[in-house]
Amino acid sequence: MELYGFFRSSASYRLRIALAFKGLDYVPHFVSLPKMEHKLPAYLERNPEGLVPALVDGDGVFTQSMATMEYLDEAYPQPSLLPQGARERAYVRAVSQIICCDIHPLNNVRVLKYLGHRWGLSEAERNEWYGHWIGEGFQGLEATLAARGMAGRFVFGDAPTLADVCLVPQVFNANRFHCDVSGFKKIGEIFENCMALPCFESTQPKYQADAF
Ligand SMILES: N[C@@H](CCC(=O)N[C@@H](CS)C(=O)NCC(=O)O)C(=O)O
Repeated sequence: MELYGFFRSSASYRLRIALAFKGLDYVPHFVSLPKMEHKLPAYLERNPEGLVPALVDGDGVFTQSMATMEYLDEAYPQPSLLPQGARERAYVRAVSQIICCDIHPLNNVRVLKYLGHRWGLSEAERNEWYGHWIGEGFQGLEATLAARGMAGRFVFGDAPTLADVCLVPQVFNANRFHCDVSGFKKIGEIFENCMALPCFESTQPKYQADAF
């Protein structure tokens, strides 16, 4: 397998965790977002959307990290990223989508850049935007974890799932932008439990060969 990604990209980190969780080896390819390499023709052949990550498995190319992780779970079922039971799976997917659909896209690089060059927001104002959506998103996430009553040491019970794979990189993003997330106790506890596992710890941004 080959993984095209960027060390600081949280969607790329999701795939690194999922691949490590399943014990799948891959060759990493580094696509620099600051250098705009995600918009070069060579990369657009892999992901015409011009976003990282992209995964190549044999003659298949996979984009959108959530869809790619679901592909990995179907093609390489053990260990599974999803629990047994339709309701339990729906809960894990819902928590994953709070992060991947409701939080992450609002704070993507291209959104922050647009707020600056089109609407003239300063760096401080863009950071306020960032922190606002982290705060509101994490509040909804923390409340969902409490309301559903299915969380244990991880988002679902006592073993990691797709939802934990999405949660950890989002906490990294929040920390990088100095958002105060200390009030979100359950999220913090799950984050710590995940980081004690090699598939989360060893794949974090600072260990990537393209990290700076
Ligand atoms: N929904 C996509 C999101 C991909 C995405 O937004 N990737 C970011 C990095 S985390 C990116 O490539 N950003 C480049 C940009 O905004 O210009 C997925 O999950 O794969």
